[in-house]
Amino acid sequence: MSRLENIITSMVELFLEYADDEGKKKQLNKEELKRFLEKEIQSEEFKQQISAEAVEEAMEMIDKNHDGEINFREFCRCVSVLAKCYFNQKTGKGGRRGKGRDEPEDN
Ligand SMILES: [Ca+2]
Ligand SMILES: [Ca+2]
Repeated sequence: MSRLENIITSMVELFLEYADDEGKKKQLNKEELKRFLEKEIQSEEFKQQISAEAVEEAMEMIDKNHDGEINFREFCRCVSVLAKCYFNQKTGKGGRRGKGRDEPEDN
């Protein structure tokens, strides 16, 4: 499989693995989101963006249609936020050294 295909299938499988755990299928509730963040977000850089300790905040940020669950579309958005954050770090935009919270990028 190509790298891109790997990413795509991983995202789908990752989402389904956590989303089908309890409650509604194909939707992440708060508990599932917490588990997902705890297990799958480990580096400090990413935790600064979305951390399991701040699951309420994360839920609010990711749950765009405010139905209390994260659907796949919202999940993709969350991953893209993290990817953008990593991209900015890697390309020096927003700066690694600056730490603290940078101005949020407009989407
Ligand atoms: Ca669920
Ligand atoms: Ca939602």
